Amino acid sequence: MFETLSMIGLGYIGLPTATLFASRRKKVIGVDVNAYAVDTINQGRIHIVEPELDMLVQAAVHGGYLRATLTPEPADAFLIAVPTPFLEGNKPDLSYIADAAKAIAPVLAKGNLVILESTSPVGTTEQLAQWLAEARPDLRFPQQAGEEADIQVAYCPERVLPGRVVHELVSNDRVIGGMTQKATEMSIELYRVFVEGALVPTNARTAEMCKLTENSFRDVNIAFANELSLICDRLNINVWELISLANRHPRVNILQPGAGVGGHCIAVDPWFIVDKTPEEARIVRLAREINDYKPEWVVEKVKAAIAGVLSLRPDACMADIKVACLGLAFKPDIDDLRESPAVGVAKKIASLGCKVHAVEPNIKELPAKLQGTGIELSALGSAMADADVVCVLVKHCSFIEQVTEIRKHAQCIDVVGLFAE
Ligand code: SAJ
Repeated sequence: MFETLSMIGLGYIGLPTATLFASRRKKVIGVDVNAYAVDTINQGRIHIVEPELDMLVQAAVHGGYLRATLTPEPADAFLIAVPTPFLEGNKPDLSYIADAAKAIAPVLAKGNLVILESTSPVGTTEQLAQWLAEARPDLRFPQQAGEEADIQVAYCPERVLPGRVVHELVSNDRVIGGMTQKATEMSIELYRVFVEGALVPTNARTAEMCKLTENSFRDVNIAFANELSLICDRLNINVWELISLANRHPRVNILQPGAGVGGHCIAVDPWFIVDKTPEEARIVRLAREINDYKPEWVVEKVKAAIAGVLSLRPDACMADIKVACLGLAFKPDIDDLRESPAVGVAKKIASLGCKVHAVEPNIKELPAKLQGTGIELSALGSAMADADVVCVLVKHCSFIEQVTEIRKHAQCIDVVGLFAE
C-alpha cells in the first residue's frame, strides 16, 4: 500500500526514520526548510551527530531510495517530525506543524495517510487535521467522514534516546494513535516496515498524552531526587549514599540528582500538560519548578565556596577567583550543550566576574554563543591546578576515571555524585 513516503522535517528523528524506511526499499522523499540539510543529505552525508546514521544515509541516498527536497511532492504517506518548542510563558509553539500542514496540503491525494510524530499537546492531531481540511475543502478528513475519510490522520510519537536513535527506532515498542480505526491500522502497517518492537493501537489523544506522560514521569522522578539532594544538604546527609540504600528496597527506585534537567524533551514536554490543564497538573508543574531551580541552587553553593576563599585572602577580589566547571553537556558522555543546566551554571558563575575554566572533553571548541562570556575551554589537569573552586556538573566517564585526582582538590562541589563512585 505504501511505496512512496514523505518525511517532513529531517532532524534528529525525521532523518533516521526516513532512512530506516529507505533501507527497507521504500522510496522516501525527505522535506526540510534548511537548504544546507537538504544539500548535505543529497550528497549522502548527514548534518547531525548520531551513531550509525551516516552509513545508512549514504547507502539510502546512493541506492536511490532517499532524496531530500525543499518542497513537498505527492506520496502515499506523509510523516511530520518538526520541532514543537515553547514560547514565553511556557506556551507551546505549534507554528512548525502549521507550516508543515500548509506545505503538504497542496500535494495530498485521496487515500493518503498523514502521521504526526512531533511531541505535541493533546488535541494537536485534531488541529492538524483541521488545518489540512481548511486548505483542502475538496477532500474529506476524519473529523468530517471518520472511517470513510479520503485522508486518514494519526499520531505516532517516538521515544528514542539520542545516541541510540537507530537501534531504538527499530526495537522500541511504539504507540499508534489514529483519529479513526482505519488510520491506526494503516499506520501499524506502515511502521511494520522497519519496527521490530510491538505496535500498540490506541486513539490520537491518548497517544499524544502518552508521550507527554513518559517524559513527565521522568521529570517528576528526577525532581524527587533533586529535592532529596537539597533536603540532605540541609540535614548533612550524603544523598548518594541515602539513595543507594533506599534503592535496596525491592519497590524503590530513586533516580539521580544533578545540576538540573536539560535537553529538548524532558524540560519542555511537561509544560504541554500544564498548559492544557493548569488547575489539575500540580505535581507536573512543581517538578518543573524544582528541576529548574536546581542550577540556581548550584550557583549559590559555588558563591558560598568563593566567599570562603575570599575570606582567607583579604587582598583578593572576584576577578582573582578561578572556578573549574567540570562538564557542560546536558547529560553524561554526549557533546550536546543545548538547554544544558551545566552551561547555565557556568555562565552565571562567569557573570559574577570570576574566571571560569570549562572542562568538556566531548567538544573541541566552545560554541560561538559562549565565546566572550568569560568562560574558557580548558583541559582537566590545567583547570584543576589553576582553580580555587571546582564544581562537578556532569558525570562524564572521563571524570569518573580521574575521580581520585579530582577529589584531592580542597574546594570541590560535587552535584552529580562523582565522588560516590
Ligand atoms: N537526569 C538527571 N537524573 C537522572 C536522569 C537524568 O538529572 O537520574 C537529567 C540528565 O542529566 C538530563 C535530563 O535529565 O539533563 C534528561 O536526560 P534523560 O537521559 O533522562 O533524557 P533525554 O532528554 O535524553 O531523552 C528523553 C527520554 N525519555 C524518557 O526516558 C522517558 C527518551 O526516551 C525520549 O525519546 C526523549 O526524552 C524525547 O525525545 O522525548
